Amino acid sequence: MASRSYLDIDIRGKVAVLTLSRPDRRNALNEATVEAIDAFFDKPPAEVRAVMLRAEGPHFCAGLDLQEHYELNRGPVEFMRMCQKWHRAFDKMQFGSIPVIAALKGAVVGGGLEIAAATHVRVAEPSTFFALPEGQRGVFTGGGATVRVARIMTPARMIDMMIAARTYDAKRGYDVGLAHELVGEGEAEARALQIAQNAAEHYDITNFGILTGISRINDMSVTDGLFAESLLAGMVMTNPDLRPSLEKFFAKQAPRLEPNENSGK
Ligand code: 1HE
Repeated sequence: MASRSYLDIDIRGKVAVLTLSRPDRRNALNEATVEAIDAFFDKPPAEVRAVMLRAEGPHFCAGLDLQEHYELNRGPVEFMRMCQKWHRAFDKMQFGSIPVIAALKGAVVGGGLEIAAATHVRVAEPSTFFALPEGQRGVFTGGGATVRVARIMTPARMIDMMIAARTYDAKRGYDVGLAHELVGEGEAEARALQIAQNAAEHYDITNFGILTGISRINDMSVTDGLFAESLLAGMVMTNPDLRPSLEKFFAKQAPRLEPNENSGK
């Protein structure tokens, strides 16, 4: 019997709340759940402008469903295809035009760190810990960590984390960019939802430029990157909807900028 997915989808106005809903298995990701994530980001509901990603229970996600992996006993090509399925799903998440805000707690490990690394803003509670225990288990990353996690924390730190079997606490994760904001226990979801609701009010084309442009341009040479930036800016800055926003600024009705960065706890 095919396994079922453990992804709950709750549309709240412009924000979709996606929940990893398998707490008894620490939200381990089986194939059906990765397929459900792919399906959501492949064709998000038209009204959705931002996503909050949360998890049931005390842990965010324990990574690949090791039980399913053991039972399916896949060959190398089959597992490679499975990894590509993860890559496709998380690529759609990272390079779509919808900001994804993650509320982290407890274990963010293995494939759990891989899915978190494909989100755009990560808010973490003090219980959060980050690890890539694949080294200890005799397996390897396959959901994009060598690309996404290595780019966030540096390849050298990722190698060290795996070889020296390090588990980072929330503060250390924040220091290397695995989390962007630290909040109190039980506060991550409310804060992540607030960020998602605010980001949902940005112009669609601006979010597209921020989410897709910055990541893609970082894969390019300087010359190509500057050219791509000028193309994107040409689209975003000439958006006809922009004029009222600028008029609000001239009329001093736009919210004032002031320091609001959470510097870590
Ligand atoms: C699981 C999984 C899982 C827990 N697949 N069943 N990821 C890992 O190596 C992480 C493995 N998990 C853990 O290290 C721990 O479970 C946690 C640190 C996350 C949480 O510990 P704890 O003490 O709260 O829970 P637990 O008792 O270890 O687990 C509770 C149950 O969930 C238990 O089953 P039960 O039948 O004994 O109740 C566990 O077997 C089950 N469980 N984690 C399946 N991951 C595309 S490649 C991606 C590469 C990877 O992600 S490799 C996996 C890395």
